[in-house]
Amino acid sequence: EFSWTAYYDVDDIYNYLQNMSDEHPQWAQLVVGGQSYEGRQILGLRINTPNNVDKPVMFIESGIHAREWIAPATTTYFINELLTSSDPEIMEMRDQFDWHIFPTVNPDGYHYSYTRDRMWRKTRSPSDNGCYGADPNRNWDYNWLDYGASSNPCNYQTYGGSKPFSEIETRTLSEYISGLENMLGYIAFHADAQMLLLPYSDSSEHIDNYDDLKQIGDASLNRGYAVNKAKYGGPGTASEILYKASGGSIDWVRYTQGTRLVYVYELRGRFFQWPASRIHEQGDEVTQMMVGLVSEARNLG
Ligand code: 0X9
Ligand code: ZN
Repeated sequence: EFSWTAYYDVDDIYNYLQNMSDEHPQWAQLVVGGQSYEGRQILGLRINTPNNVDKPVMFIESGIHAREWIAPATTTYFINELLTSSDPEIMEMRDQFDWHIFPTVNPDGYHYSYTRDRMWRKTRSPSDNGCYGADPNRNWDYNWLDYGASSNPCNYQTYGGSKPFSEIETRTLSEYISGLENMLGYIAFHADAQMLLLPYSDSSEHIDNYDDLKQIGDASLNRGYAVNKAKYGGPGTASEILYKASGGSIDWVRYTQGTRLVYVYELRGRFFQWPASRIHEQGDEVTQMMVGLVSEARNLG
């Protein structure tokens, strides 16, 4: 039985998605966002009201870094809230969007972290010199390798890959994203800096709707704070308040898709550890942060 008091391997997460789509067939549809090097799928749920009227897309990318386990756990928690909560604000949030939610966009890396090397971050594609994986958040085709990324395949953290979109995970996911019409929001969940970040990740220049993103982000963090009194840094431009790094998903999405609401939530933890007994706490906090985000975005119009 799936719960939020333990961390699960990717097969169990995918079984959970399958079960939710079986239990809520009019609301939730299993979708394939892409493929992995080892032949897994990037599975997600599309959640939409049964009549399926055209609504803006809200996209959630989670688990791009393998060791950040709290991200997939929080994402399935959030899916559960969207599909089962009777809280009017959560139901309203559910009904407002065409949700595309992917809890583990780096399934090979996650499985490797789960079974072999807890601190694994990258994908699992082999390179010529015997090292494995690229950082999937340095591999997107925007300013690739300019800042904060390594060109050495043996770099454990930030190898950007042999070329932009060298990794099948980022390449196929980017194709899925390009195929979506009307994407209003793109949210990425990471750990563990406990911060809310805005594009761009490699330039401290403020983007054109920075003031709106800041106001919406503040509303989101305030809603989250009310749950557990946990203070998050930001909202602020990623390159300014965290560090400069190119080839991340949010920069590519913002630049090539023109998506208006783009954020990275760096969730809680220390050295990527967060006790399973406290997944609920993080899950409720993020659910309220999302309520805060969508209601402030609606107020702003
Ligand atoms: O480095 C990253 O990709 C993200 N931080 S993490 O510790 N989860 O790896 C930050 C992504 C936002 N971009 C930048 N600050 N460059
Ligand atoms: Zn990360």
